[in-house]
Parts: sequence; C-alpha cells; structure tokens
Amino acid sequence: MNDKLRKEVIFISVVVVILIASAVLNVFLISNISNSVSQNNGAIPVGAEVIHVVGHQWAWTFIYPNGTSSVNALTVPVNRNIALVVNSSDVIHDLYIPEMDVQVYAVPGMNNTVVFDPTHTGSFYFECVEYCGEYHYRMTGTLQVVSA
Ligand SMILES: [Cu+2]
Repeated sequence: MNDKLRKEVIFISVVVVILIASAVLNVFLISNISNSVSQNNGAIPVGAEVIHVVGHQWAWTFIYPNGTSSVNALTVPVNRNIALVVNSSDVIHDLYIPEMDVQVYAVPGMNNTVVFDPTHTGSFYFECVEYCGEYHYRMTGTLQVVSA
C-alpha cells in the first residue's frame, strides 16, 4: 500500500466513524425528545385531570371535569397530570403552550390527547399556531397553574 492510498483509507475511515457516531447520537436525541411529551397516543394516566378543549374560529373553549367551562383561559392544579383532549368544531387549529412543551393539533372529528405535568405555579401564554382564518391572532390566552 503506497503512502497516498494509506492516507485515503485513514481519511475515509475517520469520516465513516464520525458519520456513524453522529447517526447514533441523533437517534438517541430524537427518542429523548419524543419521550418528553406524550401526544396522540390516547393513553391518559390514571388520576389525570381530563380537560376537553375545543378550538373554533376564533377562540379556545376549555371544558373541565365538573362541567364548567372557560374561554381563552385555562386553569389547572400544579403537580398533577393534565390530559388535554383536543378537537375542533370548524377548521384545523394548533394549540401551543411553549412553557409546558405542549403543542397539539385541533382537528374536526378527531380527539388528540396531550398530557403534561406542570411543576410550578404561574401564568403562561398560549396561542394557536396554525393559521385558521381572519381573526387567527385572537386565539391566544393564559394558562394559570395554581396550587391544588
Ligand atoms: Cu386557530
């Protein structure tokens, strides 16, 4: 093996090792991300507070287990699994609560479930992030996480 060929083999081997390491790291990171939020799997943990969410032009309605409801304002207890069962009465919307790592589509005729567990109290912004018509910008609101 001449010197040039040896250098080429070493170079290609290093590149292949870097690519394989990067692929393994990538798969590991992606599986971690999808574990942080359970979405669309239909599994609601035992003891979770189940809140039905309806997206409609142009507001969010939240229906609580006791039958009461609120518009563009969601109040949940801290340190408890919250299951949002989300659908839409007209077009596709997309509920996004950045601080809770929650994003879920509201689709007519479908119940999409997302579960999150707020670990601290406070007031957090949410909005629709799917353009859904003229007054899409009105679909914002506040999540209040309160002590139980
Ligand atoms: Cu919308």
